[in-house]
Amino acid sequence: MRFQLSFLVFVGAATAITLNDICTSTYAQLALPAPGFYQGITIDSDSVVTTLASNYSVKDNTFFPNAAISYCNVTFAYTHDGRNDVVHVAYFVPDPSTFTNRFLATGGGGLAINSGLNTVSGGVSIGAVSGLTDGGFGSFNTQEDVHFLLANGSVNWENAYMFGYQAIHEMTVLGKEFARNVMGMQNATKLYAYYQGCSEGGREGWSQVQRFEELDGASIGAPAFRYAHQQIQHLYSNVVEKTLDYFPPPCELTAIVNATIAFCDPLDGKTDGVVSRTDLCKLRFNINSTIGTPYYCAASAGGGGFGPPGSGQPTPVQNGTVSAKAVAVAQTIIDGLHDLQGRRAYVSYQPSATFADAQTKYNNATGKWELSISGLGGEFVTRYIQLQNTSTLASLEGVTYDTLRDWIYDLWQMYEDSFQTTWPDLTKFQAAGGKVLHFHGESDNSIPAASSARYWESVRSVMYPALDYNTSTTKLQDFYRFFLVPGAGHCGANAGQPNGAWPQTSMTQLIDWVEKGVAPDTLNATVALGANKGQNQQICMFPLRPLYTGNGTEQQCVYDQESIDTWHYDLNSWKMPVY
Ligand SMILES: *[C@@H]1O[C@H](CO)[C@@H](O)[C@H](O)[C@H]1NC(C)=O
Ligand SMILES: *[C@@H]1O[C@H](CO)[C@@H](O)[C@H](O)[C@H]1NC(C)=O
Ligand SMILES: *[C@@H]1O[C@H](CO)[C@@H](O)[C@H](O)[C@H]1NC(C)=O
Ligand SMILES: *[C@@H]1O[C@H](CO)[C@@H](O)[C@H](O)[C@H]1NC(C)=O
Ligand SMILES: *[C@@H]1O[C@H](CO)[C@@H](O)[C@H](O)[C@H]1NC(C)=O
Ligand SMILES: *[C@@H]1O[C@H](CO)[C@@H](O)[C@H](O)[C@H]1NC(C)=O
Ligand SMILES: *[C@@H]1O[C@H](CO)[C@@H](O)[C@H](O)[C@H]1NC(C)=O
Ligand SMILES: *[C@@H]1O[C@H](CO)[C@@H](O)[C@H](O)[C@H]1NC(C)=O
Ligand SMILES: *[C@@H]1O[C@H](CO)[C@@H](O)[C@H](O)[C@H]1NC(C)=O
Ligand SMILES: *[C@@H]1O[C@H](CO)[C@@H](O)[C@H](O)[C@H]1NC(C)=O
Ligand SMILES: *[C@@H]1O[C@H](CO)[C@@H](O)[C@H](O)[C@H]1NC(C)=O
Ligand SMILES: *[C@@H]1O[C@H](CO)[C@@H](O)[C@H](O)[C@H]1NC(C)=O
Ligand SMILES: [Ca+2]
Repeated sequence: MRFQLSFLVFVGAATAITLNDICTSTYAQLALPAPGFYQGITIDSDSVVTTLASNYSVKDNTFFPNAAISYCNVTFAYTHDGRNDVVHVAYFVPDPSTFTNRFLATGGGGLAINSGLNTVSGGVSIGAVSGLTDGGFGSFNTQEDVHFLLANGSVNWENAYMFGYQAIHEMTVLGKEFARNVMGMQNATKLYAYYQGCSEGGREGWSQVQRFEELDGASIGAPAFRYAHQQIQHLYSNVVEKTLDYFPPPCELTAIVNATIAFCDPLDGKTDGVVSRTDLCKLRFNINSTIGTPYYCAASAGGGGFGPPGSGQPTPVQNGTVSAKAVAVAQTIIDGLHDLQGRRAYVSYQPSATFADAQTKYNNATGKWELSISGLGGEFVTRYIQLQNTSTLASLEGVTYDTLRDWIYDLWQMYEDSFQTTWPDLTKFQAAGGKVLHFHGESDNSIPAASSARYWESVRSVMYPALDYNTSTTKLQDFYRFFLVPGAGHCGANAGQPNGAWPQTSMTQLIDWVEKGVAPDTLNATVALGANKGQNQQICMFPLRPLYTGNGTEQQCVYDQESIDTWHYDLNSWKMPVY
């Protein structure tokens, strides 16, 4: 088999192999990793399917600039020996003339382990063979939760570990070998391996960096990695509303967000509608000042609240003034989960983020706004803790702040070695020469930006306990750089602060770091929305923070201890360390 492939490659080399040559099941079969290449895995060579796509447009992609690409989608199945399961992987092979000796592993979002064509197409645009996996969950479109239970009370642990870290690892190791073979690379030629993912995909990226040394570089956005804390905190806003017995109309919370942005925007020295310093906002803004602010939102046939128009249920006209009760709800949410003894259990969203988890629903019969339990949080209680086959949590009856803390503890213990992904010692990855670019939208409304800042600090303090803050920070930045992205939302630009830029070319900068030794001191970012679309901005590297002088014309990245301190929290509700 290997001989035949070399033969094909050799013959091809004389005449230059084309994507068409590669995109046949015969050729792809010859490029499969050899039997025994990965202990415990047997590839079904009859399962190979190839599909050619020409002139596909990568357009308005969050992580890659526009490009027209051609690729061959090669899929195959493998099984874990002795288990009789079936896992599918797909590798998107670029035209050999554009191949840059790169492999890109990709992840998913929410409860999906892949992002379809979205990220792999960007990978092809940088000349990488790009891989995704179905995790063994049934199909490329099957989410992880669907087969998480074998029956009520009975966890499908293989799925848990596959989702946790194993499936992406296998896809990466097999994919690197497949890429070498399919491109006929010489043994001595270096194949650079990268990862790109955000949110759950960000967690998956960290799962690889924390456990393996397969990647040369990872570009990771807003990771959902402190899994138990992260998923249960989606219910916190609802429990605040229930505890304070106030269910604000969405428009009232939007008015609070707008007033917050209006006050905090200039604190960074540039009045551009972007809160580039949510830390200063935390220190200087008194949300009580919004009480009495008038608000008005027109009736909507659907989409009232925070989603795009048409996404929600019909909402009536909302016209009023911001109430003290709404402000109490907003302030308590921003303060973050504390137990009933007042000890802090988790962090929360930065001021200026929308209150997405606090979304209420309108009851047309009573004319009142009511509790709407976050679907993001509920499933983690019912399916993942109670092991019941349902994605909805029917009620928050009897649920207190202590209940939330206890749910976090349960989820944390149950999935400490599968989903909880905050191992802070990256020594092995560092020693292997790996590099990480980690970034997080500062106004993220789904995963708190402070969650990422906490992990960066955990890695710093665990890896360099004997060094002072600045020295350890410099050491850490040799291989791990963290950036808060002003104004950005969850894994992308934010319509509420459209003049904020998004680091769409982070993969290019990562490649320059890995392949040319050019480490980015600022993240290159581009405005993706609004009148300034296309404008370039540079994002400061944490712990430095942006500050504008010259009436907003000159950006500096400053060291501000008071601001840095706002990103660090004592989670004293826990006896265990929370990395
Ligand atoms: C590729 O697509 C673009 C626009 O989608 C089109 O303008 C161009 O002619 C196409 N090129 C080929 C070779 O089909
Ligand atoms: C790749 O090909 C497989 C097999 O034909 C197909 O199921 C899958 O949808 C394709 N993936 C994408 C992202 O086009
Ligand atoms: C869980 O419920 C879904 C329908 O909601 C059903 O299709 C599936 O078979 C059930 N799974 C188990 C393990 O009971
Ligand atoms: C490349 O490496 C493989 C596996 O180690 C070996 O079998 C093969 O002979 C090598 N090929 C060359 C040309 O060195
Ligand atoms: C909030 O500000 C946006 C502009 O960013 C505006 O479209 C919206 O109407 C405002 N909403 C409220 C309730 O003030
Ligand atoms: C805001 O108002 C509440 C209720 O009157 C009060 O308890 C709280 O101390 C005020 N907060 C600030 C920062 O003034
Ligand atoms: C409430 O019900 C009335 C009568 O059925 C209907 O006309 C109206 O559109 C509904 N409003 C909302 C916000 O659902
Ligand atoms: C909102 O309600 C107030 C008082 O009822 C009224 O004066 C005002 O015109 C309303 N605003 C809009 C835009 O309908
Ligand atoms: C499993 O749990 C779900 C959700 O509670 C329930 O609807 C279903 O009836 C249960 N199935 C069995 C077989 O008990
Ligand atoms: C740490 O470095 C910053 C500049 O990046 C400097 O302003 C600060 O004084 C330094 N702190 C100490 C303790 O040296
Ligand atoms: C930086 O972003 C700008 C657009 O804002 C783009 O033109 C440029 O190519 C990017 N630089 C890199 C290194 O990708
Ligand atoms: C400062 O910048 C703002 C907006 O860019 C502009 O409207 C204002 O005139 C400037 N002020 C001065 C003193 O230049
Ligand atoms: Ca600003």
